[in-house]
Amino acid sequence: MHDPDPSALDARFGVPGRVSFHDVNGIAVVEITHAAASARIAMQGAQLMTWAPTGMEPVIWLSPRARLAPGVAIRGGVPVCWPWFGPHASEPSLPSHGFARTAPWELLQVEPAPQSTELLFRLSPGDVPGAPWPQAAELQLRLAIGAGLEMELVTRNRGDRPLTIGQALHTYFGVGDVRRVRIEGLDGCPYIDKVAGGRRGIQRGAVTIDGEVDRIYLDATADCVIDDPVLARRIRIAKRGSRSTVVWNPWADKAAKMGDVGENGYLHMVCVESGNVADDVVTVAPGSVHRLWVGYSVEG
Ligand code: TA6
Repeated sequence: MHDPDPSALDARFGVPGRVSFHDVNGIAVVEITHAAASARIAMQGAQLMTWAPTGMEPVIWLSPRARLAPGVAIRGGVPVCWPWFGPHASEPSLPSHGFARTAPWELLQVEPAPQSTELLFRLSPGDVPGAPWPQAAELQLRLAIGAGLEMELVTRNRGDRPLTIGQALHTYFGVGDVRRVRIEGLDGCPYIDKVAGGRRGIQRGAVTIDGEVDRIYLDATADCVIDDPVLARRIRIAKRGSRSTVVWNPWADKAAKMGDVGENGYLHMVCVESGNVADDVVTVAPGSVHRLWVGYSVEG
């Protein structure tokens, strides 16, 4: 079912006390409540906006100035970047990070399982008229929301030619003070430094942030951990089907220019994005699928 009014979604998929649907500025938002966690998902872009295990500060951060309006990218949560990452390779007029994140996804299933609530969304060529679809492709996103969070982005090539895509789950994590966090798991990985005009380097030790950071780590397949001494927690980021990890914080000046990060918002978020970008873009053979999976959990 596509994004009709929330009451129709509620009638079809609502689960009293677990899953409900609401209108927020013309965007249908799914509200998930569970003993172990709460979450909100915008139907637009099938974009998880917030996830907070019970008793914790939100692990997935949503800007206090996020704009919810049809066709407007939502600042925070987990934007789905597909079928390209960053600016389009040849058409600067096309939206940054592709068109999936502002498209009207279809909700296929809701499963209120005991330990988590599972949802399945789909995006098909007919859903985004005029978008430069990479031939006959279909996208699905499965989420499992509980004390942990799992997401799987599945690209299906329904065409007769190989399909090359760039993609990422562009996840905004909530932190106590970004100047105090350490991001482990990227030691020794080559990276492209977008702040330094694309200069390439090799990561030495943990990633720390004391200014604008915008790096694409390549051949990065290990778990990452965000060590947050202020909130006294470690967020583990496991992944499969992803060779790139992007680390981004806009810092003060760029955040101020963006206008939807909020007062000092940049101090309370860091993006650690799992995907396949730049040298790591993937080619999906005709008739086959590519699966990008992430698992987020909180330790300590
Ligand atoms: O993932 C980092 C990045 O590519 C940055 O360069 C910055 O553009 C960020 O994504 C946010 O992009 P957006 O289009 O959501 O403003």
